[in-house]
Amino acid sequence: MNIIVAGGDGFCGWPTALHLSNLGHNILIIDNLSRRSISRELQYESLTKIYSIHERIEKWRQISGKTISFRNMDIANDYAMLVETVSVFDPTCIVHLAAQRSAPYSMMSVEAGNYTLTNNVLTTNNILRAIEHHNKAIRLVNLGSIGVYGYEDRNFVMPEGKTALSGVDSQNDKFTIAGQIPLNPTSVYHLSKSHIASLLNFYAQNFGINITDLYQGIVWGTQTQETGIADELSNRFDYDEIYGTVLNRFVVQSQSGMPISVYGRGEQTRAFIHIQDTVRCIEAAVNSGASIDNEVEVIHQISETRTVKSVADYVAKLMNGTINHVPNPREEAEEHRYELEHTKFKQLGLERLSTLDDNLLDEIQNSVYKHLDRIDKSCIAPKVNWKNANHKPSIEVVDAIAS
Ligand code: USQ
Repeated sequence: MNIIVAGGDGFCGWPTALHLSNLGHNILIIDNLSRRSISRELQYESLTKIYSIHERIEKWRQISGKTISFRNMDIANDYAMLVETVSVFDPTCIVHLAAQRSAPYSMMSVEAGNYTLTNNVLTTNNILRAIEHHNKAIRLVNLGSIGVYGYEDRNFVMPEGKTALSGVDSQNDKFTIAGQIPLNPTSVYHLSKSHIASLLNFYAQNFGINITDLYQGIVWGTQTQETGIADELSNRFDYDEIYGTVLNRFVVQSQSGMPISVYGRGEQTRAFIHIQDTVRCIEAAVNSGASIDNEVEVIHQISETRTVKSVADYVAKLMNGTINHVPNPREEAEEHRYELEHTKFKQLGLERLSTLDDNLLDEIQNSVYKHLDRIDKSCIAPKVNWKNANHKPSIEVVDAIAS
């Protein structure tokens, strides 16, 4: 099928584009290359060398014989170009990963938060408008975030999608409605994803657009079957305070002789997924589409939940590392009950997703080992503080990291 991968130059987007192309789909990437410009702005580089989008695509053509097309486009601000592209390419499906995806970046300054909100919300709205304008049958697969629920203490398993919610009205009569549990994001980035959830509901209900929203956990790992084939196809590997995700950061810290930085007590529970499973899940969602008319299909794209401390213990044991509890720069509960239903991907045929116990850290360790000389230790300590949007290092935190 013809598939547009919006955000196809990013950490999840590039492996997705390659995976779908490898399966024989005709892929068009649209991307404004903003992840590269933010990297330049922050002066934090990927540990792995990233080739230009043109070099990436050309190498893939040489190796696979398959052509991926590319259009440089600011989707949030150029609706005319988007709608023209959608009309000409005539996709069966759009996979939407075109978002600023770092929570710390969104909390770094008012400007960075505003950029995150406007970019993520307007990009989604423009894509939905273009679908509505050109062909309402185009499937949308959106990469959402499991973090939209927030991390308050919850003594129940959080359902995938709508469930029966009941209460008692002012007359003391019981009522039941179908709805999602309330969203309660803890960063401006996760707030943008909550707004997007409302947008998706609006377009599913009012225009009948077929939408799947993948509530993804924290991604770990670097390469997939396709990105690992050649250096030119390599995926990014961020380990800095802004874009590095927790497990990948812990591996870099251990391998470069730094202590693992657990924020606060580390009893905060998070959901995780390996990058190889990300692309498999997206493939399944593209093939299936949403199952109910006029309703967004919410799927929890996670393989397991763990506390941050248990991830740190795992990496420390495997790599002989040490753990340092540093003052938490984020506003988040450091201990809470957190259980998520995740059965829908099993029903779609993905019986088992990889967990940390599958010993997949080799691939990350190899990537780190190969690029040890590129590690910039100065970009690891957290300098963004949730209470203080000015990106100044907290001396307390920097000292704790260095000790
Ligand atoms: N943490 C540490 N030490 C570190 C870095 C992080 O203890 O050195 C802790 C954080 O306090 C947090 C947890 O690890 O409790 C996860 O942090 P993270 O930076 O790995 O992940 P997060 O900011 O939540 O965001 C990432 C992606 C985002 C995606 C999200 C999935 O950047 O795109 O949506 O994971 S989730 O959080 O499940 O919504």
